[in-house]
Amino acid sequence: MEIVVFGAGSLGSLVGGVLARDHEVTLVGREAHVDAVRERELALEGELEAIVEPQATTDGTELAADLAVVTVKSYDTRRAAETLATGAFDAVLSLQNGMGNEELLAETLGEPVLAGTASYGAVLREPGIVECTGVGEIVLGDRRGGGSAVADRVGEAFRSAGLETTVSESMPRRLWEKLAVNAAINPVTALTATENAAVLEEPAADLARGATRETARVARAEGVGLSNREALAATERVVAETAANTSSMHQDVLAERRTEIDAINGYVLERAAERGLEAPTNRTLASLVRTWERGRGLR
Ligand code: KPL
Repeated sequence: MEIVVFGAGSLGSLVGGVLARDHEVTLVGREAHVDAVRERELALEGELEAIVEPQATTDGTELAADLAVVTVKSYDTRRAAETLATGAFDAVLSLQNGMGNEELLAETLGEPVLAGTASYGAVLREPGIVECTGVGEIVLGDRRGGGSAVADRVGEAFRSAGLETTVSESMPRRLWEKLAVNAAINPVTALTATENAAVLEEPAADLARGATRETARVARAEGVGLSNREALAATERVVAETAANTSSMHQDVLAERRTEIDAINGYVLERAAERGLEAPTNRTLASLVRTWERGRGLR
């Protein structure tokens, strides 16, 4: 399969690197990383080790492939869609944090746009080197739920390259479950400068569980069948799988970059307000991260 990975940061480089073992992959990323991949190769380290040679470019315009995998930050989705629209793709898969990304992509690019979640831990150690800090799972499928022949083909392509992949017929629920996990792990690790393992240890555990429970409650109000128990089990599972990982929001804070707080806890708050629900833990976490961003002129 010919695959473009749009947004070769930590997760995009890991996923693109593994896919390059079995497919023709082009990574679209930042200059220093692209130069390193072109001059040498891409090294996968940690729990997944490989040296691979994907194509790499900083220019995402006029590309064509069977599949575009979008891994940019949620606040860059619209720009990514506009750039990808100059090219031609048979299908698009969003592997991003936060909610609403698939709708934005479909508005500009048309269907099929698949939804996906990834719980792999990944850290871009330096240009050309990405470390896998936790083997998680990729779950993908039709963004509205139900079976999809395109999702089956993409799932098979991911598995053949060695990515743990499940094709799901209930992506709306999976996306809410992932949101409940990220609402706990990401702000707590970013605000306390800890790795994922700390999230379920005292004294952070109360906060993390609170954020997960509140998110599951909002999901149910939105008609998604996600119990508190299931959401908490998902957070526990992902924390265990990615215990040593520096979460993406913690990486953003370390690099003094804007975070995805609006698309994660901010999204929970928006949906909660529309349903007349309170989400005090999400509110506190979002306010603290937004205060940090404002203090650095990032919002
Ligand atoms: O999605 C992640 C992230 O860091 O954004 C997890 C799965 C929590 C891994 O850290």
